[in-house]
Amino acid sequence: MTAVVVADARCLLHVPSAEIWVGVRTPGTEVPERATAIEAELRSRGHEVRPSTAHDDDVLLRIHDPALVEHLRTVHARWVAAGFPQEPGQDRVVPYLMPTEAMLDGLPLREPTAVHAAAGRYCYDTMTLVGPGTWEAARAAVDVALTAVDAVVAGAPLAYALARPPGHHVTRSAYGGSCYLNNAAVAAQSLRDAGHERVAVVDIDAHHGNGTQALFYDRADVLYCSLHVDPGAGWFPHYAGFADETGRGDGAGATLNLPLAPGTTDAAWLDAVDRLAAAVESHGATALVVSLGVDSAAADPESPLDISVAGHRAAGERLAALGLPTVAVQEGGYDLGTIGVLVGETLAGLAGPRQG
Ligand code: SP5
Ligand code: ZN
Repeated sequence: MTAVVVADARCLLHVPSAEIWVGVRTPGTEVPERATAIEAELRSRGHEVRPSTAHDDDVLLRIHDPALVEHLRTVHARWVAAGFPQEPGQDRVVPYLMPTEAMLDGLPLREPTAVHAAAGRYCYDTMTLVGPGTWEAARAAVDVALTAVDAVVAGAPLAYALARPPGHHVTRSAYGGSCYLNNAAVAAQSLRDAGHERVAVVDIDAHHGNGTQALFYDRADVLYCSLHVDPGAGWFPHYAGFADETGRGDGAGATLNLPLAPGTTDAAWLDAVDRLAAAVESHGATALVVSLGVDSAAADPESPLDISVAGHRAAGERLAALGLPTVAVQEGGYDLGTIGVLVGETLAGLAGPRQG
């Protein structure tokens, strides 16, 4: 059995150009070459790559605040129209002020008049810039994820969405962490809509998927579980991903976080994968979404976890043992030299013990 692989050239149109980190312009990490490298490796392994098909905004607008979607669709044109590329010479949308809860202190969160204020209304960091192709790429990534869901709903045991930009840091109304629209959350909701009463999202990206967690935090029908570098050890997203976050209300018990110490290697990481798999089983999920970030790899510049290529394959195998129809959605992974092999091996593991 091999995975159905879905990709879309429009995903290359987002070019971050930079990340503003601690006020300093640094090179963008979430570059189009990531997707190019993954696709080349998967083709060299004999995977056929399917184009995405167009999907309407129905699921997207149930996952995200329509105002966030409209903001992303229009903000770059508004930024250009306001003259920012000329003065002060910034061609990407970057916030300079974010309306935090503490700043508002109970006042309503308004839609600001100035586009440079609106830049911080829906974005919570300074590293996730919007350029001319960002909307088209982010929306294409949603189509890629939904096309992968279609394949699984039609009977494929495993489909992989080569989605870019990634998505797991996007909440209902706020984007950040190099993410704009939550592709994996849209996939999970679409599987629910297709009749899976219980769906599980297993997030193996090195960072906690604060967006996906938040989107399903109050819901019992979608389990969110993640292993990631401990935010309490000083790592992004800093404010979420702690072990005591277990869900709320109807969703109580339907969130599981396994924070790991910087420097964690295969054995402890795979033990955590086993615990996530056990949670998926007790949840009674009939379909699985894997938020497939490969930035836990030892060579990755964005995380201090030290997981091998073989470890990634083993993680895929352990999740495959659940025997669930699976949609794997690309998240992070920033080492261009190894990203293709890491994804290829994880997919090989996910495809492993199944019967085609
Ligand atoms: C999808 C995903 O993996 N997003 C993770 C984004 C985490 N970014 C945190 C960046 C922290 C500062 N990195 C320094 C390098 C600046 N270019
Ligand atoms: Zn990550």
